[in-house]
Amino acid sequence: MKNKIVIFNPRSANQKHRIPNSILQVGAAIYGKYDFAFVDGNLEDDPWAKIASYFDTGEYKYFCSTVMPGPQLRQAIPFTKKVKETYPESKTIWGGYFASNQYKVCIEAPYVDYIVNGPGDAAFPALLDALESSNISEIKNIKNLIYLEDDEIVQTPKEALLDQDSLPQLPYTHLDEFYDLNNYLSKTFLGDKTFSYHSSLGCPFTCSFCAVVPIYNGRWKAKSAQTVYNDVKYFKDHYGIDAIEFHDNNFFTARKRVVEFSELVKNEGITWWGEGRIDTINKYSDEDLKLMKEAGCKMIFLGAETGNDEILKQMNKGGTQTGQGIKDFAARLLPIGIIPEFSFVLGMPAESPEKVMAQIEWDINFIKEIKEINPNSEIIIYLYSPVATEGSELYEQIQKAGFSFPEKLDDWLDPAWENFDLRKNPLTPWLNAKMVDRIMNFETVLNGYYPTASDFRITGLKKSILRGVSSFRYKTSIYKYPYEIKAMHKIWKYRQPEIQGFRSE
Ligand code: B12
Repeated sequence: MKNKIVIFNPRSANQKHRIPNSILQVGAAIYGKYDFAFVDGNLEDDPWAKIASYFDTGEYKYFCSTVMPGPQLRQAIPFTKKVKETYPESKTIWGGYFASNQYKVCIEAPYVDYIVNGPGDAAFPALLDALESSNISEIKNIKNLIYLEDDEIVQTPKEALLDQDSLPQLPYTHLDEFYDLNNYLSKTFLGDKTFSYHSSLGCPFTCSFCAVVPIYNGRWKAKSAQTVYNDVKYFKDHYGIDAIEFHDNNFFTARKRVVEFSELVKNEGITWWGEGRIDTINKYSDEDLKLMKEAGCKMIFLGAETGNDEILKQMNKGGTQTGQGIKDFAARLLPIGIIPEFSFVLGMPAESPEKVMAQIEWDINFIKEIKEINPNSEIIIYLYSPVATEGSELYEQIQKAGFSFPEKLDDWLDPAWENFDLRKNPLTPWLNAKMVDRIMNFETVLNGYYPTASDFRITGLKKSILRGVSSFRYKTSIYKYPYEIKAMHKIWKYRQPEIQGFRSE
């Protein structure tokens, strides 16, 4: 019967070795019910040949791709198009952050038939059931879907977040039939065999710069500490993992869960990393933080964004985060020994170019202050790249300033938009080249003066040389043309975590 499915993970930037949780979770939703093959663009030299080899059997009907912004589009767009052209009877389904946030351009592209908008755990099997039973009229009753009807975009209501513990186990063994799971357990600065795990969905905050907000609208649901621990233990016992990256948007939302997980995992010899909010974790007691450290928590990724309280408001950061709070937390973590990894968003819009530039200088100085307070802090710098947080004041402000997204899906393949996705060149009208250069050059000098602790290639003597060479620039704020630092980074293959994602490889 011709109803088999290809579930595709397009190649992402330099990230061969990460368990593709998005497609695994989508696969879990139909495991045992539909026959499907995983194709991982990160592990295929010629993913199209693989996809075609399935469709050429005549047994496959559905091409389903997860789509993040940026480099994944380079495979998602042309392959989906090619599937539709080569196998006209096929149906194509997209899901993931790009598909949900940029749904208009996606669904208007003639080669994308359906979008699963947000979680696909219930929507995906329900959509397949409806299509298979030819009961097309049923589709409008399925939540979390976007499709075209008579050229009009139909967006069905959002479903409440499901109880995460009741979701089916991820089909790791099924993935292993296509790609040896050991491929995904890589050496990182956390450990020799690093596992990536996603233990909660969404985020309880509604920051207006964040792509998670339009999908989850301030909702968050998590697996219990015990469930997370059971999965970790399974991978430790069966695959020998010694480290974990928690890919949750907000791993630390529920203190109780984190403490319970720390208690459970503390004797397992596992090192771990996760993302959280400064104000949330600053409410944890010193005992909690010490327990986390003892339980293997090595580094926490924290959205500092800026130390300017006015801009934090403009970003709708919410909670109780302030510039002072960021400093306090940096100081607090120093004796505990957990490394704070602060991410900053520079280049927010303002009334005049002078004000934009003044804020950039302000942020640069704030970052330097943080490094003084806690030299172990890691700093990640992003340029502000708008997301369509419709209804937010910030989104209105940027539209007024002349910013708009591409109108055709293919336009996203333009390298300039790819850089936008990587938050390195945001095409935002209020930033000029001088401002972007100032930020980028500062970043180069900062990375020279304080090479990231997570790059295990730059240690010892190399580190001292880099620091020495960058010292004059760092101290005098003369960042222009830092070619000598760039050359050294190039020779030693410095890894830039904000581009490569997370703290590994
Ligand atoms: C892991 C990850 C990566 C990995 C990718 C590993 C891989 N897949 O091979 C790496 C490190 C490479 C990466 C890189 C980048 N990432 Co990334 N990444 C994530 C992260 C942390 C987890 C994704 C994940 O596994 N989620 C778990 C699964 C279960 O959730 P999910 O993807 O939402 O899937 C559910 C639904 O969306 C839906 N669904 C998803 N796919 C599909 C497909 C089908 C067919 C269906 C039906 C449903 C469906 O159903 C799933 C189950 O309910 C997310 C943030 C997050 N916590 O989700 C950011 C995130 C997706 N990344 C983001 C970005 C910006 C990037 C980068 C572009 C830039 C950067 N500087 O990090 C780069 C480049 C990406 C690229 N295209 O190459 C942003 C997207 C922002 C946006 N504007 O949309 C996010 C949201 C982080 C953030 N908060 O800003 N990333």
